[in-house]
Parts: sequence; structure tokens; C-alpha cells
Amino acid sequence: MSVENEKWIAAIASADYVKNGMLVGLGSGSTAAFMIAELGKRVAGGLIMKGIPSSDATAKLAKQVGISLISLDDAGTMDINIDGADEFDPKFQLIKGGGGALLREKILAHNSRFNIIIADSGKKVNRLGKFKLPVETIPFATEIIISELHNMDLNPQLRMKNNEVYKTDENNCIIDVDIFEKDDLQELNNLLIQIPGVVETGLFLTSTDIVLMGQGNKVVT
Ligand code: ABF
Repeated sequence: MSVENEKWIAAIASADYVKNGMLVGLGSGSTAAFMIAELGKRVAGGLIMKGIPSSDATAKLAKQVGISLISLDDAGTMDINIDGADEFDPKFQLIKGGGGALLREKILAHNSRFNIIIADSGKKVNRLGKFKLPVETIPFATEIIISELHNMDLNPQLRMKNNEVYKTDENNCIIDVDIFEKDDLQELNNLLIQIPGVVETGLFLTSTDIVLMGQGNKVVT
């Protein structure tokens, strides 16, 4: 079974959690895109729900498949939030933000009563950090933060796209750092967040309620 198929079956399984009348946080990335397509089909079939998108790309996709969107302000607390991840470990700690949407994704996760992660089996790791951790920074402070992260032995790399500095939906930068050697992720996250100019990190340590992982042709919960 292909990775794409594993993403797809996990996404379909997550759609079963969405019931009539729910406010649903819509994640970003290719696995989330399968979930949005499936919810679109169910909305066409009569499911009543509203979505709160975690990125401009997700908002566009959701509109294309007929999902009504509302703002976070209007939604308040969401019933459920469904999103992908770059890595998850046995404690359901995550690295997210490979797609650059980590800030809004973390806001949605924080404001949702129930958080589902959907993933292919390649995302499961025993220890986080093979995937570089994205750290979102404001442009004004990004260069000086890179120096500070060098001093913390985090091997920082400014994310680029088409030979230009990558910008998030919030017009911020992303610095990808190497955390594989770090044992205490909560402490590391606290240190990173305390640096002025760091907006958010892609470490999601406590928000996840369940992971639906496609593995071969089965979904493991
Ligand atoms: C979002 O999309 C991100 O947090 C994560 O970076 C990425 C996962 O992408 P994919 O589902 O395409 O592997 O969920």
C-alpha cells in the first residue's frame, strides 16, 4: 500500500468523527487535504458542519469542496480539530510545521475540545527530531535569532523557497532547527518560546487526543 493510500484511509477514518452541527478545525498539508475532500463529499450528502481553516491553502480547498467556513472569533471553541503531522512519538508528541502553517495550526489545536492527528505510518518515530523542528520568527528579529540558535547548538537553517526567504501566511519566517539530541523537549520549547521574536514552534507536546495512522490497508487508532 502506498503512502498516499495510508494518508487517504486515515483521513476517511477521521471524517467519521465529524457529526452534524460540529465546528471543525481544518488542518493543512496533503493528509489534511484528503480529509477536507472527504468532508466536502459528506457535506454534499447532507452533513451540516462549519470549518475553521488553519491556512490560506486550506481555506481555498475547503471552499472548493463546498465546506462553509467561519472565523476563529466566531467559532470560539471548536468541537474537533483534524490535522496532519510531520512526526509523532509514542507519547503523541508531534513535530509540525513542515508545511509552514504551524502557528494557526497550534492556535486551532489549543482552541479545540478534541484533537485528531491523521498520518501515514512513516510519521511514527520513537524519538522526535529526524525531521527538523520549524520555529516561526518575525522578520525583524530572524537573523539575530539564527545567531542565538547557533549558540544553542541547534544548527539553524533559514527556510527558503524559490531562492527567496520563505514567508508564512502571517508573513513571518521559519527557521528549521535540529533537535534530535535534545532529551527534554518541554524545556527546549520553553527556551525557544522565551526568545523575543520567536512567535511559535512546531513542537505540539500535549494537545493530541488520538492519532489515526494508516498502515498498509488498515487504520490503527
Ligand atoms: C501539516 O502538514 C503540518 O503541520 C505538517 O507540517 C504537514 C504534514 O503534511 P503531510 O500531511 O503533507 O505529510 O499538518
